[in-house]
Amino acid sequence: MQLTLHAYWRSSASFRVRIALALKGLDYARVSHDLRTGAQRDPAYLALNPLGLVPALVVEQNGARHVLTQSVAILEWLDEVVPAPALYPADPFARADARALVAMIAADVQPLQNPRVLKRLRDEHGATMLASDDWARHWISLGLDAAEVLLARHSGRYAMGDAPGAVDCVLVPQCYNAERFGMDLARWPRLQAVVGAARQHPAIIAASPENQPDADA
Ligand SMILES: N[C@@H](CCC(=O)N[C@@H](CS)C(=O)NCC(=O)O)C(=O)O
Repeated sequence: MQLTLHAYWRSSASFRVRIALALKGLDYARVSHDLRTGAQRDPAYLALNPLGLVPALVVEQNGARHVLTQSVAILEWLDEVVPAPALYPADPFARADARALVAMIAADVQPLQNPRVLKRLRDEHGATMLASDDWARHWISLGLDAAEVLLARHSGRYAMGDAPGAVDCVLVPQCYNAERFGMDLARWPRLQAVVGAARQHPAIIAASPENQPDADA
């Protein structure tokens, strides 16, 4: 199986998939799309992901080529084809809680602070940079407040116990974004502890934005 990840070093959704690939111990080729120049909307990339968002994972296997999009769908696919180490808990209730945390960040928080949303607020609705950053911080705050409560149910060293999994794959990148917007994780002690531990895990270090070949800042 050959994997090619279309991504951008600073993209939190790309970061999620890099963490999962690293946790599974999978090698992959990389294609970088610079979000600052709008490369995610180039026709060649739109042929892979018509929504014009990174990441996309191209899988070549037995002469067939599959293009996977949506980071959480990619995490789930990876867990199905490479079951160990598992990204989701086995217990159905813990698994439902893990999915809820993943959905909360991936569906209810990150989309509201995505560059294209902030840009539209500024370009079409008169928001200043200060206002669009404040908007992003507002939605991130609400999400991380809720994550802090939900983490109390299962967290150990990591978000769902003593091994990193899908929840860490989304929380670590979301906290990276929060810090980019100047937010202090000390407001959420449990979250800060599990993200602090995750940041020391070799797979997460390898997947971190600053350690990517396309990182330029
Ligand atoms: N739900 C998508 C979100 C992907 C996404 O929002 N990607 C961002 C980077 S983290 C992006 O490509 N943004 C480009 C833009 O805003 O124009 C996923 O999980 O894959």
